[in-house]
Amino acid sequence: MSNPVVGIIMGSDSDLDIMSQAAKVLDEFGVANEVRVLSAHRTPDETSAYVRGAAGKGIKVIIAGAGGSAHLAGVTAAQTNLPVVSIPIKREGHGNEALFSNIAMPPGVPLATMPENGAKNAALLTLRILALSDPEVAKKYEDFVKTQHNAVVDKDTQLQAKG
Ligand code: RP5
Repeated sequence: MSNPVVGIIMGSDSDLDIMSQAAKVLDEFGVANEVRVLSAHRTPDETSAYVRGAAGKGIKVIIAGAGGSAHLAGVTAAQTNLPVVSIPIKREGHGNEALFSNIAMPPGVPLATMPENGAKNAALLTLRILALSDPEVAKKYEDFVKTQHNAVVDKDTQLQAKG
C-alpha cells in the first residue's frame, strides 16, 4: 500500500491469521498500512532497520505481534519513539507467556499491550491515536462508535419485542 502510516509487523508468517485482522480493520477505515514479517530472533538486523527507519518514512504507529517469548513488540518499542501496540499471539494448548512477556516491559519503555490475539482492539487503538491528528479518521471513528452503539440498541429492542 502506498505511503503507509501504520506498520504491522509479526515474528512469523504463522502469525498472519491474527495480524491480518488488524490490517482488515485499518483497510475498512481507509488507513494505509504495510504488513511485514520481521523476527526479533531470526532476522534481528532487518527488524532493527525497519523499526529505526519507520518514523522517517511516515509511519505513525507500529502494531507488533508475536507468540512464544514474544520479544518483537518490546524490541520494537526500544528502537523507536513511535507508539507501539502489541498483540500477544496465543495458540491452542499454549500458555500465556506472550502476554506476560509483553506486560513486563521495564519502566521507561512503554508498550500498549492488547489482550491475547486482540487484533481488532489493536487496530482501533491505533485509529484513536491517528484520529488525534487526522480529522478524517476521527470522523470515521465517531461513525464507527455510533454504528456499534445502534447495533446493540437494535438487538436489545428485538429481544424486548420477543418478550
Ligand atoms: C514467534 O514464534 C512467532 O511470532 C510465532 O508466533 C512463533 C512461532 O513461529 P514459527 O515457528 O511458526 O515460524 O517468534
